[in-house]
Amino acid sequence: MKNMLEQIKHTAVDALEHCSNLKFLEDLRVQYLGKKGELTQILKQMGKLSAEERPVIGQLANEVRAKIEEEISVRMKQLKEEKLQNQLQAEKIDVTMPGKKFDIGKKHPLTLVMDEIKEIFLGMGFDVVDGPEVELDYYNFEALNIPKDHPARDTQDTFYINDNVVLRTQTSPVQIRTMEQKKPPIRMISPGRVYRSDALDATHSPVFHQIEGLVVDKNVTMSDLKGTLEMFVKSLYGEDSVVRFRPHHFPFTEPSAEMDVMCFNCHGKGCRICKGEGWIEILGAGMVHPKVLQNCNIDPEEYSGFAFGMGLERVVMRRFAIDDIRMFFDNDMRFLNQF
Ligand code: 2NL
Repeated sequence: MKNMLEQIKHTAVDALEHCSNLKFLEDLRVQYLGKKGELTQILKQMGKLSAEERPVIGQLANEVRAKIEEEISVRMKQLKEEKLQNQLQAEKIDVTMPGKKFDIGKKHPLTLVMDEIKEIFLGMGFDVVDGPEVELDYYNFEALNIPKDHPARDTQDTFYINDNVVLRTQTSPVQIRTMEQKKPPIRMISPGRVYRSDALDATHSPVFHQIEGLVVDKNVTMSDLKGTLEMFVKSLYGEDSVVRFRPHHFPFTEPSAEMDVMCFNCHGKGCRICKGEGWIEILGAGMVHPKVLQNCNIDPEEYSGFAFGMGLERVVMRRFAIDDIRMFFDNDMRFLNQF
């Protein structure tokens, strides 16, 4: 048995020296030290030994086991270190290599100006609210005091999904929904896409953007409307801007008005940009019609409000001297990269 133990020690040490990876190392451990391993097999036969031999062989067996265990742990350390070095070598990166260049996106001109307008109204305490583009006929027309036979409902202007559902032609439905859900005071703008069944040309697009605004509270008057909108225009076009209001008609406001800003180019003299007018129309507005308030369960005896609406595309076209509305929707990078 002594010889067998010496033999096991030698072959084990030899095998461990030649072992080249961690998987084999584990195999060897099982082969020599495992429950069914060679050393264990020998120790099982200890019972056959005499009382004198037993402690001697026992001690030797322990020494052999200790030797093999030590060799395994030494080899394991070496192999792990080797593996780490290989991995580090394989994953080496050259941090001095030039990086990949990514094209950086930028805001669409419509977004640029829309953000600016939102910022101005946020600064005046307005909330920015959005809502569905596919709307019920009720919210788009009926609640706004636009009766069934009104020309604005003409199928030539409105995209109908079915008898009761349309693509919104203005963002007012968002304000109706807000008034239904919230008690005054309300101070909000609703920016977003709207749809009209127009033929596409240089100045008309079937999809465009609108910003509507609404203020409802006790004692809101026409002078609040004028002050707010004048302040807005001065923030957008500069402190020296001059505005004027002209009487107008909308079914959802009474009284109604349109607001012009004095032409920034000719200062009122009349030129190509303002088509000889000296003034440029920028929005429609008015005091919310009592019927519209009533439709939203707001008592017109207790509350009053003003509202306004403007198109975004025309403002942006003037700002950047863009002469064709289709440019906004073509996604031509040569155009978009200029902003
Ligand atoms: C225009 C004029 C306007 C409104 C929109 C509005 C909304 C509610 C109640 C009353 Cl919920 N009015 N919106 C009022 C006046 C004018 O838009 O020329 N838009 C392009």
